[in-house]
Amino acid sequence: MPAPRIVLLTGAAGGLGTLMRGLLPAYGYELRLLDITPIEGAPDAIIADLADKKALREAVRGVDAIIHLAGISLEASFEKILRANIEGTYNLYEAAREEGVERIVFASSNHAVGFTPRPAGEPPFGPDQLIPINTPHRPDTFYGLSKCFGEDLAQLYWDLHGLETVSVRIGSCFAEPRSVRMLSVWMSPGDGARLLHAALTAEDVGHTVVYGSSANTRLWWDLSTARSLGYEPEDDSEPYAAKLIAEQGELDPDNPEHTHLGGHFTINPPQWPY
Ligand code: NAI
Ligand code: 15L
Repeated sequence: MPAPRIVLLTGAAGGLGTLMRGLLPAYGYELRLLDITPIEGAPDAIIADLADKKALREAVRGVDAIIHLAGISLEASFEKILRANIEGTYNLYEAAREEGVERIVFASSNHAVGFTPRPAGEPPFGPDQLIPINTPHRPDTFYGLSKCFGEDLAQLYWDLHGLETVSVRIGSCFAEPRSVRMLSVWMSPGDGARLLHAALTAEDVGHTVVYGSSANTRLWWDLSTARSLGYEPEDDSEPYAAKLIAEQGELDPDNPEHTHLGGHFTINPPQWPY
């Protein structure tokens, strides 16, 4: 596949979309933006719902690749998740197939495997303690379940139609880690852009699933499939550790919110506000 130039960024109005709108053009991409919400300062953005198949078909026409971030990013009723994340992702893949788009980078989530126990004991964790990429799906929410669906849909579209995907099980991509748990799964915005660029440009990815984080000292998972794409993380959450631990305390092995990869999503997931 030739290196992509024109890239459709869905979910461009969101937190991650806003960060990537700022960082990805430096890699040479011309971004076409899509969201259900208008984007300040981007009058050319396509304002469309993932339910609108005609709009999606027009949005993907002529792009070299898609970064699919749009959807509900927290827990919600099954009906809402079904429409935005499950049917919406299907609609986007169908539009991409119909228009001959060759590659999608799919924003999966750690919550597809959120009920996986985190490594026990003191960090740093050795290679045999890290959560492998082929760990079984263990969604912690309907939200996580929709990410399992997205990963399986991506596999189907590769096997059946030859449409390539990199599914990125993102940890927590914010300017700074906000909790002690995030020290283990944080992806700095700079590393997020590096990983998306690797996912867009690596050769012959078929359907590859990777974890998305920085090279954190307290890492819980195996970054080797991400590195196999050419991703070289440059950041580590450790400089934030002392302050966060002083404020929040160490992770407690007797607290069920602290024992699984998905953290508080496994007990009391934050709800989508709309
Ligand atoms: P966000 O909630 O800030 O952004 C999602 C965007 O999708 C919003 O701008 C929203 O308007 C748009 N959207 C929602 N439903 C839509 C629909 N039916 N049609 C079109 N657009 C729609 O979420 P954030 O944090 O930017 O995350 C982006 C993606 O990455 C999401 O898919 C999320 O599940 C995934 N992710 C993000 C993580 C993070 O740390 N930020 C961690 C793991 C996964
Ligand atoms: C996610 O999947 C959410 O979209 C994001 O808002 C964060 O909460 C992140 O996971 C996390 O696990 O920290």
